[in-house]
Amino acid sequence: AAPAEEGPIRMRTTTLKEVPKEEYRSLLLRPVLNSLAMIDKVKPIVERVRKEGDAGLKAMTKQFDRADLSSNVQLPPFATPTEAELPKDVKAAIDQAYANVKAFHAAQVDAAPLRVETMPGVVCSRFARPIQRVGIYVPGGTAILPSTAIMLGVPAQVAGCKEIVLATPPRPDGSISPEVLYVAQLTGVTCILKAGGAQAVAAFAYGTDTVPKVDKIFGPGNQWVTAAKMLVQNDTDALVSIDMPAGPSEVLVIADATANPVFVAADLLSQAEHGVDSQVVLVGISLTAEHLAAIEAEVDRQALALPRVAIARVAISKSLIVLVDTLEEGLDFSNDYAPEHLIMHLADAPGAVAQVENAGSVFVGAFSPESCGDYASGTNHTLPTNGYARQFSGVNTLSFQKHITSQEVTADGLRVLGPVVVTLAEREGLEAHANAVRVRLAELAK
Ligand code: HSO
Ligand code: ZN
Repeated sequence: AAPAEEGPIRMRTTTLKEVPKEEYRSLLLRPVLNSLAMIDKVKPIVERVRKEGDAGLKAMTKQFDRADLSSNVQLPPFATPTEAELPKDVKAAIDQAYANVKAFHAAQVDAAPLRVETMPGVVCSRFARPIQRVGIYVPGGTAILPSTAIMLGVPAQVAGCKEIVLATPPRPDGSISPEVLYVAQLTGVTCILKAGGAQAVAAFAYGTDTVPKVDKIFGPGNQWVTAAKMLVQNDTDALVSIDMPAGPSEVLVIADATANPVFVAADLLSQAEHGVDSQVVLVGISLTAEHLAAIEAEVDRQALALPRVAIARVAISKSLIVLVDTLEEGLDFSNDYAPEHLIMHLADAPGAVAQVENAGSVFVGAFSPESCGDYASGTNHTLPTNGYARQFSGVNTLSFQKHITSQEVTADGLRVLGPVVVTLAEREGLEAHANAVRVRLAELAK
């Protein structure tokens, strides 16, 4: 049974200045996932797909998804869903989300080469190329996530990836959701892989007779997917990379005296309903006892009205309210926590953005709920969790491109640069390196 099935749905409250120094770090921790144990569990699955290819994929899709498919692969053209399958309003909403995400991600394409003349006659440049073959994973599970198909399909499309393979677990009747199918059509997906979990990741990494091998794997997923991504990225035979380390989704809401308790509670719960392992943090800046009580009452009231109340209850029971005195203390805490999503309910939210050092994506002001970024504002919702916002960016168009550098040295350029290189090569004891310059300088001296 889920813990605390009755009683008020409440968060734990901590006053930051009363927290002993040695305990501060524990406020920043997310529950540790035992990833090594998971790696051992996914290994046989990954190995099976690698050895048996399509046959292994088919068998495991029957075993895990209860779908008996003649083929795990579906190729374009994808049939446009009927209105019965995809109501007009849903289709229009997908179209708007697609347009917004495309506008923001198309603007990120690195199209213009960078060119710097470091010395006269020595020109260095850098230009981008799409990663040719990408795999995007769209989870099934407790919610269907066509939004994730948009968030990964659009940057792949605008970056110009040649092969876009979309994997998603099929339903028992062998179909995939019409929403995901429609997004696949919009974003130019070149192959749909009807498979989930570690077996889908393995097919991405190694390819099969029918599934194209990819160069980079993107997308969120459960522990099986996450562990499989980690496993294949370390296999030099697979020669595949991944977007980023994944963990349970999280939000940090920072609220001051101007915050609307109804909005704050709604934002906390939109994260809490994702899963029992969702991380939810509220940082309150000199809130009165009444204000805090109003937020807490709203969390309880709104949670009880949710279809996913059981999930939200567990997530909220593990969540934390941190009380601080000043905006600066609140932002310091947020920067130390490095949340995936940072929502600002502040008197001057736009003014506070300059002080954000670590966060996946920021939601500025009372009318910018995380839900907008999750679905349709234009920003990506595949973001770093577990504190990785300290060093990782969320998925963006550049995640689907790589950069190539080049240099072009003229004869005059080599006359000035060459002696520098010869000196350094001699210092490293690499005569052949020095010679590659010397033979040219000798030729030029003739
Ligand atoms: N908040 C999730 C994304 C999502 N929300 C998809 C709704 N659907 C992780 O950023
Ligand atoms: Zn969400």
